[in-house]
Amino acid sequence: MSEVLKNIADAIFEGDAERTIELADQALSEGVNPQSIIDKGGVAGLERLGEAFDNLDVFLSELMLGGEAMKGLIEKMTPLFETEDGGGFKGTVVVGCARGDLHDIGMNLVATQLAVSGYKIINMGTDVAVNEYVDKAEEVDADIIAVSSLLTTSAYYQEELIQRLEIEGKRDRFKIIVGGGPITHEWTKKIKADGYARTAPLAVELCNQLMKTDRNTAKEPIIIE
Ligand code: B12
Repeated sequence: MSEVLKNIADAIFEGDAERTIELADQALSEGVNPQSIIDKGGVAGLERLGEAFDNLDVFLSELMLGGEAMKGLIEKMTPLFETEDGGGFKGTVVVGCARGDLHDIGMNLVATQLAVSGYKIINMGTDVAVNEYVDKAEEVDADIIAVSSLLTTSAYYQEELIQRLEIEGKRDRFKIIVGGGPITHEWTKKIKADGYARTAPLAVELCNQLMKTDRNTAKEPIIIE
């Protein structure tokens, strides 16, 4: 990995927002693309922070600083993503973090990538209740509902959303995609979601594939890892 990306990861790990932006400017001037700055710099730093938190080497305050530094980095990179041209939207996606989940960094990355790839995005933010997804999806006639979960406990609400749609006879109206740290292939299949993607760029590929798929004939979820 290039030196500057390693330094960005360090700055995120240390929660140093100012240095993160300085280094991002340096990386851009060296010709590094915004996606690599986010993935190989920012996300790499946050992953290390998560491990350190797991091992009790850092505490919640450090996690928060790292999260804030990452948000600043994403804000800086977002206008630099190339927007896909083309008439009209490819589809409408309601995006949000599952009930009880405040981890919105990854969810916002997914929302941004989908938006620059030509999707109309309704971003519901964090801690979104099951009925809020359903009401909004109906209101905007969404094609896809995307639910992000970084907590094992909030992932449960992905399942509840699907069950709720089934009970109300609305399951075939929307495609449900899931993602986030604890989400696996097995979980996606178990809860009968329509798809899972590991990263934000892969979420775009997933939505592109799902937009060509008929829910009634698709028996297996689409998994993009
Ligand atoms: C930053 C952070 C925080 C910040 C969040 C700030 C924010 N605004 O988001 C703060 C400090 C608030 C926080 C709080 C907590 N956190 Co925290 N946090 C993290 C950390 C370090 C990074 C998360 C992150 O942003 N990663 C970077 C992004 C880009 O990655 P991502 O979210 O996975 O998203 C990518 C993909 O998953 C995918 N994706 C994401 N969503 C979706 C959705 C769809 C549909 C698709 C297709 C794809 C997709 O695309 C994204 C981009 O490529 C993780 C550790 C880790 N390695 O994940 C812990 C972590 C998630 N947190 C954890 C915990 C325990 C907590 C707390 C409970 C701590 C506490 N004791 O209070 C609280 C809970 C708060 C709450 N109610 O949500 C645990 C969760 C354990 C678990 N499995 O349940 C982790 C794993 C840390 C650990 N190793 O223990 N946290």
